[in-house]
Amino acid sequence: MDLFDGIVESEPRNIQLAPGAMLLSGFARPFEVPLIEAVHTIVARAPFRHLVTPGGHRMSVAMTNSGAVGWISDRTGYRYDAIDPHSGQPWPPMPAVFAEIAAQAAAKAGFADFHPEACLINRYEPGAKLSLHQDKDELDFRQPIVSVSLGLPATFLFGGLNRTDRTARYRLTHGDVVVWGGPARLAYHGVMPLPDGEHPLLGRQRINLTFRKTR
Ligand code: MD3
Ligand code: FE
Repeated sequence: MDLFDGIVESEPRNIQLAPGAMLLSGFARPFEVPLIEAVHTIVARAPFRHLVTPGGHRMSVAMTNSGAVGWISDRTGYRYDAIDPHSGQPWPPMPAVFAEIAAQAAAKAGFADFHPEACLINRYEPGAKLSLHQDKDELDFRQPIVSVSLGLPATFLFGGLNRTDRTARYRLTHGDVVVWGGPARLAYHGVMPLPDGEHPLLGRQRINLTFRKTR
């Protein structure tokens, strides 16, 4: 029996949360500093903002994007757009470290050649939540979505193909990457209100990156 058996807890693990949903725990941790630096660079040009839903509600999660297109919402609906409505300029380009981590994670989960053109960046401050929803503004649902969690831990809700299907809860922590494809791609999901806390690198917030092949 090795002295370190049961002691080394930081070993990355791949766990199937549900058919098509693969958790690569801690996969992004080795890249935490370049990832966070890249977020700061993006936010300097395209600041976090609270979008309004078509129903007129201000989202508690603040959002921005990088890449050729970005996800936006306003009173007229949800869509991907090449122009940031805040600046009237294109979104900041997708950083190389973003594209690389998304492609590597997708490949590990069985999706070769994943080249997303959008990265939606969500910022949760204590109390912010994301109600149960489906991601269906993309054109090709055979393409997965890759998510990267940074900062404070959150409880993620994962349901079924109908809004009323029962939901499972998973804790997503700093550095976790999840690949959502196949039968999980159109599942309802959301995030519980963020508990307060202090993260060594990000302070009182959680940042989530979602990589999307939109067209
Ligand atoms: C399951 N973001 O941006 S990431 C979103 O933590 C979104 O900010 C959450 O839901 C967040 O749309 C959850 C995990 C996630 C992302 C996309 C999915 C799970 C998914 C798409 C289909 C199924
Ligand atoms: Fe979503």
